[in-house]
Amino acid sequence: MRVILAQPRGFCAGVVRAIEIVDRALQQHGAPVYVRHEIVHNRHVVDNLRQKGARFVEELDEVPQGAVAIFSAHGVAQTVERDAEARGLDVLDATCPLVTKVHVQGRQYVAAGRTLVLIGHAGHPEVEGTIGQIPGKVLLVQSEAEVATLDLPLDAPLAYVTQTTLSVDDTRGIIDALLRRFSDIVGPDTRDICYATQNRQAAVRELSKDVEVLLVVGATNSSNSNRLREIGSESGVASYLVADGSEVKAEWFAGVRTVGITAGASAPEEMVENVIDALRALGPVDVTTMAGREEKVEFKLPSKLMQPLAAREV
Ligand code: 0CG
Ligand code: SF4
Repeated sequence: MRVILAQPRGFCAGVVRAIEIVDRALQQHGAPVYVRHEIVHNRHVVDNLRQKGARFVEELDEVPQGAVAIFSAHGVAQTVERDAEARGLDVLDATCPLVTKVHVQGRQYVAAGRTLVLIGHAGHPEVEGTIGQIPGKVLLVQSEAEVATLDLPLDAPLAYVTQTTLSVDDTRGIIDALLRRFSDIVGPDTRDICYATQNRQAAVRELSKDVEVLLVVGATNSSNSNRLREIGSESGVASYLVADGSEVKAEWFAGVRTVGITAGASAPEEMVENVIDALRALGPVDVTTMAGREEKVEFKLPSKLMQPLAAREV
């Protein structure tokens, strides 16, 4: 079987930074440190940090007064920030800078007198965070069809922002529907969809031309990973989302000669290796990587974590 790995795939700069924040917090403060929500949507990442002493909670009332609390890469509402302050927590914010950028942009549109529409998926933590970072009412739109149901004057001053991990194509459709329906609406086009999401989607679309089966390594609650699987399916390739090699099923590969593998922005490369090992158990495999864009994006750590460890120990 030929295996072609997508390029780029796997960890993005926001995920690398978020994991590094938890690691450094543990080194600097010792265990336990508390993380609100999964730091990124991946059980292997979470389990690894839990073993090092991180404790994962869904809400801050599970965090003892004065403890170190880390916000996940997906961002939080302002009520959560205020709650952390009221509880005297030592906060480290692992919100991806590209999510924060959307928060800032949304507030600017509202300050300019526009009603904000957020394109995204209800219930996703990033969407809850973004809605909660913007004063006043934010209208959530999840599909092109929902644009027709927005109860607003057609000439109302509006603006839109988007979740960072959406399908570029679906988002384009929703934006076009907004522009057709409303006469005074502004927004960033699809540029709020982050570079990592865009690059992984473009790569998987290319890869889908050359493979019969696509495996996306990632978690079921990972928005960007789900979008990669959808692109494979839409391209006519049998596409499966797998957390690791244990979820790979032999029956998917009957008569199949070429398999593509990609990984969501929160999926560790070890899990890609683990999936390749599962394929090896079925028969010989020849692994290559497609030609693709090289990513050089890096984000700075919060300044509180920038001191060298030795200096802090003095
Ligand atoms: O893709 P989403 O927003 O669900 O997040 P995930 O943790 O999977 O990936 C990157 C981040 C944050
Ligand atoms: Fe940031 Fe994009 Fe990674 Fe999310 S997927 S953490 S927005 S770089």
